[in-house]
Amino acid sequence: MEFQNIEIKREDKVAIVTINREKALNALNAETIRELQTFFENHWEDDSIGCVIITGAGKAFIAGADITELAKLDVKGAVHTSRIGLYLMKTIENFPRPVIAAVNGFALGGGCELAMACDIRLASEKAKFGQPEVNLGLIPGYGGTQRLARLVGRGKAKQLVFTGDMVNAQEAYRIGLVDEMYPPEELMDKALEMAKNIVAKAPVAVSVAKECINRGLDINLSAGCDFEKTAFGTIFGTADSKEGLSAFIEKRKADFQGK
Ligand code: DAK
Repeated sequence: MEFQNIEIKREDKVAIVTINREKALNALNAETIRELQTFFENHWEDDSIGCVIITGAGKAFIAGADITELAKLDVKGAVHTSRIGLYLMKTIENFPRPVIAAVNGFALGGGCELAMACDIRLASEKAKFGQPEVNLGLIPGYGGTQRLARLVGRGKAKQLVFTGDMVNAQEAYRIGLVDEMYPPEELMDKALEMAKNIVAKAPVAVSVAKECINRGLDINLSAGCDFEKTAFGTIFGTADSKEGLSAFIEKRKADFQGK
């Protein structure tokens, strides 16, 4: 499928999705949201993709929702925008394989929210993060108030949301918004290295582990452990778990088939 605002590149089992609307610092307009949604839906069952990396072209990751488009919305349009944006964030969060955000520059508003919907956030030392919606008389609309507080705690989340201030990558790393930080020229190599490390592992185990962690964050510890117990049983029945255990005992590299 032809996309106008995103580019897809494949490196073996890794898909690299680059948001490419440099003239608007990769701001999320409705068309870009639709294209991202289409990409994830088209590849939901595609086991040839073991990990996705999302990054941005130029100096921004995503500078937020497209403000020129937002300014034209009526209330009905705002509700629609909220629905498609929230749905995309959920789609990324629930995508059955890991999604890594390689944050190369500005990740503001909806851009920070999209990064937070990803499983792991890697950042260039030049990246900047923020939820500047209050500067526009708005609040975060793509899950930012919820995911930010879960990642960095309620005090830091409130500080960022109430002030609208940006933080640099070092501060984002310090508060746990970012998982790893690299010099700009190393970011994509490091992201790819991590993605390749992940796709070398048993795919079903990785996918189910993602589901367990996500589910556990929405429920209490005891219910989360029960969920893990059931998932563990399912995984134990896979051919890959037998292969992984045998390979260890036979001192050879496991040959996982994704079954
Ligand atoms: N939307 C549209 N265009 C944008 C943009 C954005 N978010 N951010 C930047 N641009 C455009 C600029 O207008 C400029 O266009 P030209 O003037 O060249 O035509 C071009 O990108 C380059 O930007 P700058 O010249 O400003 O570049 P600088 O390096 O000087 O500054 C900056 C970079 C990132 C600090 C600055 O561009 C900036 O502050 N941008 C806006 C950041 C921002 O406030 N983003 C929006 C956050 S609010 C909702 C759901 C969700 C949301 C809203 C509603 N509903 C449910 C309805 C989410 C809201 C947000 O994301």
